[in-house]
Amino acid sequence: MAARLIEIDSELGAGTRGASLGIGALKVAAANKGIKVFSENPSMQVETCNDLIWEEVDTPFAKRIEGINRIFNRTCDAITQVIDEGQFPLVISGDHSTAGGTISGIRKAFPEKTLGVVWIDAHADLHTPYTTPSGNVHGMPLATALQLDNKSCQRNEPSPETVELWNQLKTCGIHANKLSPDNLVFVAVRDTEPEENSLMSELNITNHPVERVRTEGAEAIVENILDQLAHCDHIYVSFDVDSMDCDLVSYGTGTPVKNGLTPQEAQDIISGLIASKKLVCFEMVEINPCLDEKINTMAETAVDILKSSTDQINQIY
Ligand SMILES: [Mn+2]
Repeated sequence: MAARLIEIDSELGAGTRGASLGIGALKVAAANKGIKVFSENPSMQVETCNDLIWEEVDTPFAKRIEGINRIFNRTCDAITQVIDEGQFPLVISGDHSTAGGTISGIRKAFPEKTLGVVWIDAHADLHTPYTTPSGNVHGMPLATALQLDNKSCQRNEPSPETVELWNQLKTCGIHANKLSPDNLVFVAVRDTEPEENSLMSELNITNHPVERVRTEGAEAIVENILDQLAHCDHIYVSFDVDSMDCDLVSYGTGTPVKNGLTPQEAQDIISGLIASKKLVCFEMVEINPCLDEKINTMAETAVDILKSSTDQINQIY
């Protein structure tokens, strides 16, 4: 099965502008390094609606949620199309909100299969319009997939319009359950709010913190993840580049966080998961070259991971 790149230059879910330029930054990095991942693999573009950034925000607890809804549906359709055509979806997206559409598409393509999700990220992305401190939807994609409101930690009063659009995000692609908390594994999550901590402990969601990756090694972590997800038919890996250490790599991402993974640790975990032969989709998000204090270092680091992951997927699947 050949990998097909799905490029989504999404911007609307982030709080800082520039995530939509992440794909361009990856292409520049690839060209400068002589990496042919973009010329050797077929690709498709999901149409976005970034012009909405110029409009007034009228849903402060889920900013631009109407446009994000459209992109959710288009992402969902792109994923199902690629899977139906017998290709392996490899998503490169701007802000992480689109991952809710990715999960919707995988579930729509395989409604009978059990999906495991490995979320490699500094953040838990479990907020909802009821709990968000920022209103940025890139902090909410996993709550859409888990179909949670988290009203027991409610701090906001979202408008009826927001609630309606939020409910549409939760049911995008498939009305049935999309993801069970037991089948979700975090890696490197280290910057969470109390509302998210409460969900993580209530739902007993596993996180493999950076220190554990470092002391036990990537191989042991992968083994542990695959053990937990042994009953899952498929695994989807979503790799937010902010999982990596911003001081070591670069600040070229929407919400950089210190004390993260090294690029090698991230690469080793991703590679071990691909080797399981259970992967159904790989995704890379949140490169923001406008915030990169070392010119294009985040994209230059990420493109190496993209290249080796794509090659490995093309070999194994
Ligand atoms: Mn994220």
